[in-house]
Amino acid sequence: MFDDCDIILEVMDARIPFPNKKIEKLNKIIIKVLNKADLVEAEELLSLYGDVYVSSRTRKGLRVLRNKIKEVAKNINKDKIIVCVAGFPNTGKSSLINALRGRHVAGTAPIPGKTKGIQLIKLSNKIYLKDTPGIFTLKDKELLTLIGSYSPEKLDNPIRVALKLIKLIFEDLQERFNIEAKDENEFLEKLSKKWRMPLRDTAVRLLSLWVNGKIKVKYPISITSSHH
Ligand SMILES: Nc1nc2c(ncn2[C@@H]2O[C@H](COP(=O)(O)OP(=O)(O)OP(=O)(O)O)[C@@H](O)[C@H]2O)c(=O)[nH]1
Ligand SMILES: [Mg+2]
Repeated sequence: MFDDCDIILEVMDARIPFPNKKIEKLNKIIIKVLNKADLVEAEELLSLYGDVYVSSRTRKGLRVLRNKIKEVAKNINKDKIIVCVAGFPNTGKSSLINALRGRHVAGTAPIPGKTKGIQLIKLSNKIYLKDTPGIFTLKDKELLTLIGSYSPEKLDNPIRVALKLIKLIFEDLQERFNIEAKDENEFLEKLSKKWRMPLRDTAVRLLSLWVNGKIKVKYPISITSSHH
């Protein structure tokens, strides 16, 4: 799937930038793109985590990204340059292609795993974009959920994962739901009272809001596998 890629756009969720080791091992020229920057307040901090930050939704940063692609492509001596858009599921790869292309050419969905096949889309005379399915490299579904790339309904223990998320974005969540709590356990309990739902359903709903991009953060979250 990646053999013919000259450049890879590694797409990450700007709220929680998590690089994909498998992509980085391909030994290709990589441009790290933090998408969904509209969900991060302190967007200037995003330059610490990637080469370009963009929002496929508000179209912010697209010109910078286009120029970056052209600049990198200039040094590649080929008539046809293939730029592959890759990354964990649901990071907005297809949305980014549509935004770059300026119209809806790639299928998108709020559900991780939307893109199954491969599409080649013309960006300029020389440059082609290739959409790829989200590649799963993580066996760890809990971590995958935290980075927004797994459907929470499928988790065995959504409560445990919700507690981890609450711990990671405690301030943001307290503000967002107008709940004050001493810790993540108390927060989830109070949220479950507020929503009048059992704890497990509350956990799934909260995680779904996160995965579906309905929760913003002030600062991008640094996370490593060991964090977990
Ligand atoms: N807020 C926000 N949401 C976005 C942005 N880009 C994509 N999304 C949303 O993220 C979800 C996933 O977008 P897709 O483009 O389907 O993501 P993908 O990486 O192609 O997903 P798979 O093909 O499933 O791997 C959709 O609900 C999009 O509307 C963005 O810049 N900002
Ligand atoms: Mg897709």
